[in-house]
Amino acid sequence: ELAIPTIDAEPGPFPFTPSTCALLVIDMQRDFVEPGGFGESLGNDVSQLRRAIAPNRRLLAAWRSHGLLVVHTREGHRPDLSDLPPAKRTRGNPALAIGDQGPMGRILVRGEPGHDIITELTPLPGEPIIDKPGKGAFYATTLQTVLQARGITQLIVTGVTTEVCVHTTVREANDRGYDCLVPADATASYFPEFHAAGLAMIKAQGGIFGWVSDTDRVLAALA
Ligand code: C5J
Repeated sequence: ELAIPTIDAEPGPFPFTPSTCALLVIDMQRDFVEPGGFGESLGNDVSQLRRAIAPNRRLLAAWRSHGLLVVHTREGHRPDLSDLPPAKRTRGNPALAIGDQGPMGRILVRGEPGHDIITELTPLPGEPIIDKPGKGAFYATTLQTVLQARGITQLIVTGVTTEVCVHTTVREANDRGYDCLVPADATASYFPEFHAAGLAMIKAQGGIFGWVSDTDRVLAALA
């Protein structure tokens, strides 16, 4: 009898089917993660996010070496800002708003240097990159089509930030029937208390949104 491979996780073992499980790396963009970017200009401590880089490198290497699907996302807008709700641009009355000239080009505008994925995690040719105008990776994108075309039913969701774009994406994916696992060390927040709360919420109530594990345990299941 074949044992079903599992990833050790909370609230219980994750039934892992690698060929139908994509690695979904959320918004590891220069403007969020690098010193001198938009995130730091808002007063955030980017070192909180940079801790997720090395775990994501390990996960990417493993997914690529096994020939499994990797999907990357970027949060951003068209240069004419026609996909930017005015409420998103003006809320909080920021000194630097989306579309303004920032330290790495126009803030969260597609094609600008700050919108790029950090060089440590550069997508390989052939890996889908989903450009998204919202926090969730399914809203107003082709992500579900891309996943369905590859027969994907499970997602390992990593990237930034835990309680914003990772959480919104996990909620969207869960409602669409995907099993989601979040490796805690491969996601991060500017706010450690929100990181902890976000992960606790995913695995609560028997895994109401999904599973939480860590990079070591995911890689152990793939070895
Ligand atoms: C992401 C944000 N990617 N925090 N964006 O989480 O605004």
